[in-house]
Amino acid sequence: MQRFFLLPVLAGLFAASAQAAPPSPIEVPLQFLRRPARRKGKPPARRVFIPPGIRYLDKGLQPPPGEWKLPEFKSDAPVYSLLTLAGRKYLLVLDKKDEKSPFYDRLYLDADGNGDLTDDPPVDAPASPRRGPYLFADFPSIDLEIPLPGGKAPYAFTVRAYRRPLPSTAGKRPTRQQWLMRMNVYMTPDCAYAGRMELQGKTYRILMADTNGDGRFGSKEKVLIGFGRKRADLVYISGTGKINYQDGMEAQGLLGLGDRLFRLRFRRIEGKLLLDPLPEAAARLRLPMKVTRLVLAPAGRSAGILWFDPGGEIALPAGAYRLGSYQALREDDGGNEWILLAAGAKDGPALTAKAGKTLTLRFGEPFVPRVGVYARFPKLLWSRSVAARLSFTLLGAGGERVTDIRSMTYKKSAVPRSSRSRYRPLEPTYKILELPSLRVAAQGSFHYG
Ligand SMILES: [Ca+2]
Ligand SMILES: [Ca+2]
Repeated sequence: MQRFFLLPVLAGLFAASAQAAPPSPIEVPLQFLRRPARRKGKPPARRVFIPPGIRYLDKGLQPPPGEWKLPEFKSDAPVYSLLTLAGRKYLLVLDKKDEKSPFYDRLYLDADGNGDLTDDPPVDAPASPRRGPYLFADFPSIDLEIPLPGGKAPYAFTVRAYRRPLPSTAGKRPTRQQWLMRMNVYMTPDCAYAGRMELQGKTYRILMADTNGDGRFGSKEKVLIGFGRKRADLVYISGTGKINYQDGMEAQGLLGLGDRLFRLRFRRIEGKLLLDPLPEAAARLRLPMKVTRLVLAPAGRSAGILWFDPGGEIALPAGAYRLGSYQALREDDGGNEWILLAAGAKDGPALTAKAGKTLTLRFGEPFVPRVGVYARFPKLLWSRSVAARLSFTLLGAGGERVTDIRSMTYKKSAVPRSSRSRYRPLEPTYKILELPSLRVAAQGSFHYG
């Protein structure tokens, strides 16, 4: 850990003679973490936090275009998929161990990428494929070495598939294509990279995940505002100890820690993360509410920023930004810690940070409820009943939408809890009044989800 303190000192010594030398990056060694293998009927050997991730795979009944050498399949309808990991495509085929297997329970993966599936050992799923009306295939985890510029990097993932029951086919035998349409094939990453660094007397733990399952860690997808976004990978940071689920935020090109800002470079083959200190940031940004994590999404060409533990004011490079998302923590009167997550609105206020200027980012309190009403009027004009759907959204001062609010401790406090999910606050209620009598026509409460 010593070198984190030494490097800036050395950089300072040389600055006088060679002014053009850029500040030295902070080097954080990262370790490849793999989810421990499941042992039949026993819990895993040790607990390793591997964050969740998923990627749904395309599927077809014909091999994808290309030259393939295929084994003899037992299934009369093997399912072909192409899995892309770090830009490299791997053919994957779901087959059966036995013609009579009720669902796919054998997997072929062209792990060495030579187009030949006969030189790769098949991966077999245990025989417990039915849960209710669904059929499942749950294959054991697979390890790969992914070729990258400069070497090979380890990777581990699990392939799963399930099939929903077919709706009635009116006595006709369903076609293979109909079955395929009822089926999903997906993969979940079983690995991550994690490390620890010291900065200004504080210890930070950092974990890079492959949340979107593309074989890369810290993928920065086009950010992150509102619905319908492509998923970026999450970067998990903790300043207080072990990393867990709530520590993840969307990966960005820049990382803020306390009041310092860095450009991130992940050297996967070397197993290290480089944090280049950014030269004196140009503009200042005031934050009206204390947040633990903040994502500023780039508008235009500036790089997005993931900021961990920013104070009330941060320095940032000139550029155009919008609020991406944030996480705030607050303690109630009983000592329960509440987490609030919010996502910026697509048309939320844009910021243009200019050198020497101080701006205020509008977000947070006061939060206001917005109730949407979708009424469905009856087809018969003389019917008096109207069906209506009500929706409840909590919006912050910048138009951002609260996406989660929860507390995982249950000490007695003045905050009433939901009876359905006890880690959430009590659901809001509504009353619909008739005009002009103000008689209550309907009342009830909203539910989460
Ligand atoms: Ca092969
Ligand atoms: Ca990724």
